[in-house]
Amino acid sequence: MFNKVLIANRGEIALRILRACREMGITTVAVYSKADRDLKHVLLADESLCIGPPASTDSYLNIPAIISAMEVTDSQAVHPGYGFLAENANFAEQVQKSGFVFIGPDPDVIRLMGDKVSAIAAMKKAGVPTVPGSDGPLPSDPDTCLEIAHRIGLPVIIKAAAGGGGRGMRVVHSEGSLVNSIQVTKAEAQAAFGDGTVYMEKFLQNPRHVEVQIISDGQGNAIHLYDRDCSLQRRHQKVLEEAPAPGIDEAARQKVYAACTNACIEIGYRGAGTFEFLYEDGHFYFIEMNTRIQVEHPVSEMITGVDLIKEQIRVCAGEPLSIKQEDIKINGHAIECRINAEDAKTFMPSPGLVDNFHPPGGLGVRVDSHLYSGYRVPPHYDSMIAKIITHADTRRDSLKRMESALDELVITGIKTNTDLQKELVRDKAFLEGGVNIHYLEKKLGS
Ligand code: MV4
Repeated sequence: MFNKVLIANRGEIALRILRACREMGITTVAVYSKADRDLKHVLLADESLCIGPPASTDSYLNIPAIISAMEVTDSQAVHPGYGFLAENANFAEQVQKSGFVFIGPDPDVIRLMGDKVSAIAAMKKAGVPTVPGSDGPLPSDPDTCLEIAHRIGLPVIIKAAAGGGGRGMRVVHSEGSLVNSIQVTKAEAQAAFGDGTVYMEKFLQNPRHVEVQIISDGQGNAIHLYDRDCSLQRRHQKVLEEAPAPGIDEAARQKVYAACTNACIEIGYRGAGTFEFLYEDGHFYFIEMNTRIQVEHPVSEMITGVDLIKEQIRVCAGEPLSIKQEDIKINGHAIECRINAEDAKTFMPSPGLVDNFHPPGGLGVRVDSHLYSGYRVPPHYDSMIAKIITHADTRRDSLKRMESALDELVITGIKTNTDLQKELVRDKAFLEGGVNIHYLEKKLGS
């Protein structure tokens, strides 16, 4: 096992990683920007180093600065958390070439999944169900594109191979607009990602976003930790997540779990990962794989009892998986509400001084947050400041527990989306379970 791990992230996830390291007896190194001297994990870490000015590009995305920090602190491994460098294959490669361990899959695997065309091809080959589509990059010949669209059937969606997470896509409803839409999406992709490769899929009109959590040791062992429903989102930002996804066809679900773990073994996956699916009319359709730990990982932890961060560190230190599939049973239901420092009406970030922070507590209530009374939320980063996670035997009880937890939560001095969350956990359609990806935006009228 590692003696010392550097945490290349900030906020709640840095604190989450620090806690896992502490429990494992691993010395922690925090790296932080000039705007982040007062972060909770920076104050708690065994060693802390400032790596640059507030702008992410100069600090949390500064690869040479982070590798230098690993060298001067004699760290053995780096945990990238989520966002920033977590899915940057070049970073993972440079970490390895410098003689350190990247806590995540191999750079080649990150690259394979980073290119959505190659990711879909690899998954399809491994038996994971995919969306009917072009099965490869769209050719430059317009007639061939029209033929592909005919075969798939309108509406279709054009997506950038280098995109993902909602960036670089365009829906096509009519034959007449296809060629132009491809052109525009290509040009945007070239400008945004330096890669104009695009592909085509059948556009699913009212799907849910259901994802499967996996962990694999790269030594032939892979397990799934069931699924999560992340359909409540606004502008591709998830707002509330739950595990397991309610009302899923049980046979389809078991089949997709088997396909995911099989695919992990096939591609030599190491670490925690997520298979993202669209779920419509009882069928799963793979869209992307995330090669990082995700924000919403706690809901899977709560229903399985598995510490995903510890397991991630173990398998990336070369240990085999410590758990077997048959030992992981679903226990109850978990909900996560993301608390953001933002204006309730405009959704604009609302950084500033937190006068008072009183987190909720009690049985089945987990708060993953770096906040404390007197902490100043800097304006330079993501506005998520806390995750409230509740766990209970049933979905209804977990939601009731969340109602109570949100009512207990006090954050003064800054604006937050707590009222929206309170409304959501009392929303009639949401309480029924299984709303689709458009539900929240429609509710908000945006
Ligand atoms: C789709 C789709 C419908 N059909 N692909 C958006 C984020 C990116 N991960 C993929 N996305 C979508 N891909 C097909 N073939 C609808 C979306 C989509 C979406 C997906 C998940 C969660 C929220 C979403 C919001 C709008 C569109």
